[in-house]
Amino acid sequence: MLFYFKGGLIKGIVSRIESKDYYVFPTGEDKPVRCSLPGKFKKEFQLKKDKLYRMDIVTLGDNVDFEFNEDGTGVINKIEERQNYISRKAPKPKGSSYRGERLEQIIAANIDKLFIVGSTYKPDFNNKVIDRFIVAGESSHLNNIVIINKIDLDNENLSEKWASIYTEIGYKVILSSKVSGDGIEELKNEVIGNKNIFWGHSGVGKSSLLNSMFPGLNLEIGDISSFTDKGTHKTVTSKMIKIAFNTYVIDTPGVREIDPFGIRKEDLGYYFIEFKPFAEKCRFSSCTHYHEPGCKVVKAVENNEISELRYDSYLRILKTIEEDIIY
Ligand SMILES: Nc1nc2c(ncn2[C@@H]2O[C@H](COP(=O)(O)OP(=O)(O)OP(=O)(O)O)[C@@H](O)[C@H]2O)c(=O)[nH]1
Ligand SMILES: [Mg+2]
Ligand SMILES: [Zn+2]
Repeated sequence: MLFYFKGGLIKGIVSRIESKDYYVFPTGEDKPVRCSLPGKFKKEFQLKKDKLYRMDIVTLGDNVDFEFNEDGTGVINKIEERQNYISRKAPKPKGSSYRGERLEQIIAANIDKLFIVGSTYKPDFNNKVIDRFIVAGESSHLNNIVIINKIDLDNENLSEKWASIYTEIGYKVILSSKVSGDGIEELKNEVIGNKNIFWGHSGVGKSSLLNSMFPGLNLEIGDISSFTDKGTHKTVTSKMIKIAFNTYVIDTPGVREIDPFGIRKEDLGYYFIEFKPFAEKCRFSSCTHYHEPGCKVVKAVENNEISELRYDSYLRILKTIEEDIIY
């Protein structure tokens, strides 16, 4: 039982946000405390003007200090500086056509490992989608691990080939299946002792993998019929779950689109880690590795030293980069 007294400051970690309620795990405790956020933070926030989402003032994984009220709820007092955070461009409002005004949506902070989840089939493996998530992860300087799930459906044995796109350039790839049990122990070993986030398109099996690793979780998973409904997304809000002391997992809702936020065209190449040794030798330091003379990345693609699949992903992302407005 947590010993608390009014006026004492308690350190904790934000695990779930529901409208105006912030659920905080006090250090060493397994039960979150429902906290509110005083107006002073919102004022500071409005002054900054660059982010309009309440989610962004405090996000999952934030370390905070809070104070108990008499009724056992709490009030957040301080938000510690983030070591890192993962974000994407906020989705376009429905029907909008304007460009260049999309805001940053922060998904979580202080993450040790980002697991980027794809599936072999249902939905089909899509390397371009994986590459977009990797760019978001690299630009946040996270430790990125790729999961190719549902290998029980891979009748043509393509998963090894897909995995090699990433293992060859230095990423860890875990091939998994909740049906055969492949990869589950390996994944669990990666997760223990860290703060982890699972990210990927809807239906690839993020919640299922978490349930397979930690059977007590009972996260809701999609079934085939739900895919025919309008609301195909099974997990609707992200939440951070405490597994053990120092082990946390965040299950996120599947995203439909992922546009990394705040990346300039001339910087995109840095987030394709295998480009680095070549990019350093391009004639122009601002080279976007597309049409510039003296580009060593293009040369490396021609020489099969960089995978064409990855370069194709790079070009597609390059074309979709808009100028992000930061006031
Ligand atoms: N064959 C097979 N099906 C799987 C596997 N993992 C998950 N599924 C199925 O895939 C469907 C979606 O699984 P979820 O775990 O809900 O996927 P999710 O990524 O959490 O989806 P969202 O919450 O919508 O983002 C369910 O019908 C699962 O039973 C697997 O390894 N093999
Ligand atoms: Mg889910
Ligand atoms: Zn270049």
